[in-house]
Amino acid sequence: MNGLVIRGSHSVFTVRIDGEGEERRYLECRIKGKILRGVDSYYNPLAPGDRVLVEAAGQEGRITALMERRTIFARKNQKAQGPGPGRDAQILAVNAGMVLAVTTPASPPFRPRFLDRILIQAEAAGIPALILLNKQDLWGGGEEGEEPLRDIEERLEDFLRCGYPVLRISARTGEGLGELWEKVRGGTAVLAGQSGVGKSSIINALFPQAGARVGALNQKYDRGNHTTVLGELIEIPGGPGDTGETRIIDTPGLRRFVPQGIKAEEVVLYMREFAPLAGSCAYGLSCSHRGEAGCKILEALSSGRIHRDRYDSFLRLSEELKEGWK
Ligand SMILES: Nc1nc2c(ncn2[C@@H]2O[C@H](COP(=O)(O)OP(=O)(O)O)[C@@H](O)[C@H]2O)c(=O)[nH]1
Ligand SMILES: [Mg+2]
Ligand SMILES: [Zn+2]
Repeated sequence: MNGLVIRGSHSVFTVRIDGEGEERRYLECRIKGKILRGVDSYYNPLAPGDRVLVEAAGQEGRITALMERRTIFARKNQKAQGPGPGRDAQILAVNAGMVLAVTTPASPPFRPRFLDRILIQAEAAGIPALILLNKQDLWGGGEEGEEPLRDIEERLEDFLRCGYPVLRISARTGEGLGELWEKVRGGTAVLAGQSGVGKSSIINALFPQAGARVGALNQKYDRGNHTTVLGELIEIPGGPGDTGETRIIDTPGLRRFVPQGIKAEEVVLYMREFAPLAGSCAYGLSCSHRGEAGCKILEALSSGRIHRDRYDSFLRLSEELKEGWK
């Protein structure tokens, strides 16, 4: 049987079996032996969005093969300690065709550096990203000490200028959801963003039945443990005129985001406005972009073509990747 991984931990996965009617069902599955090649290089062998082959084993299923992955959206997870060389690499979503980088004007406060990291990971994974500013209904109603709105506005304009589309929505009022639906329908999108920005609420707002279905799956699954380690894939049936199912992958409580599979000196290649300049520095690709004469990135910074906050993001992330975990 063919199936789609919906959610899972290290060892037990919920797989939705392909088929019509009765055939199309959810099975709790374990991986059979060590036959899944390539998964050793990650902390979690399978993630939501993976296509697998499954054989029935009583009430459960056994995963016997993993299909080729089109895209992998991962992060470094300090706590993850898998068996292979990439044991701190946690896959969040497989086969996503779009990354929805979710942020908010308030509650929690706007965190552009978190956004930068998600965008960098998306770029490295070759997945187009869209910035979703959720809780648009809170615009201007944030708590004291939160980012002044004109700063947020200015940063959003800069993201747009760099080539990242920005969509303002509210899962609460429904604002912008029609437009969001047009972007995601028929494809697979992964929602990424810090905890509390409203990822799960966005899914429920797009597909009210998702809550019930997610709840039912959760209940069943909660008998096991590790429920918060991975996210979950939600399938939204195609409506009239729709080409097919829409898939959205929800990611669990991310407090920190460190891109995976990127070397410190490669960060510039995955920042849209940096990348075209990186090779033209006087010292070429060996330029650290931190003070060398003839550095095109520093020139762009002083002329305002590169935003100071983005440069700051570049500095912090490349330092962090160089030093490794502390
Ligand atoms: N005001 C407002 N609150 C929202 C909106 N979307 C979500 N929330 C609230 O934000 C909190 C976190 O939402 P949740 O979906 O669990 O966030 P997640 O951690 O990203 O999945 C909940 O209390 C939601 O009711 C929104 O558009 N406007
Ligand atoms: Mg959530
Ligand atoms: Zn340089």
